[in-house]
Amino acid sequence: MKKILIINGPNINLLGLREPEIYGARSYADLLAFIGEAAAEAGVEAHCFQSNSEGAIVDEIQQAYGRFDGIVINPAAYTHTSVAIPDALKAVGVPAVEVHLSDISKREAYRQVSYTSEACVATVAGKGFEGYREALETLLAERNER
Ligand code: CA2
Repeated sequence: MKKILIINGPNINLLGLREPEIYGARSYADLLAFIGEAAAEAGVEAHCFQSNSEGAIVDEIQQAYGRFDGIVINPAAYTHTSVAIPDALKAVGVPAVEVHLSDISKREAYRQVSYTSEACVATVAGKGFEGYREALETLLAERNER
């Protein structure tokens, strides 16, 4: 069975508390349940990790080398600031798909820039929780083409 690492960045653990018009009203616990169901349907083993710390996310990506077949990552605010996260993705070479709950291309100018995307095979944005399912499917399709 394929093993997929799902990484969520800063403040995703607070989903549902504020800004439901942007991120939806459901909680991080709801997101974990959604991902669990999507993974079961896709026949993959999903391991979920969330951190508010850039270094912890880099550490998690590094330990994925040789252990995971793919990564689905929502780097949250680090999408727009981090060079270390895309460097880590490139360093380990584990195929990754970037996901965002909101459509970052239609938001503030600073959110329209993603440093992560060049280290990912695809980006899914603006589809809420469903985007994680699509990211998982994109990753599996990508791996089957190899
Ligand atoms: O749309 C996305 O998934 C984001 O990655 C979410 C990040 C944001 O910084 C990115 O620009 C786009 C923020 C995640 C959580 O933010 C919250 C805001 C208010 C209440 C709870 C969470």
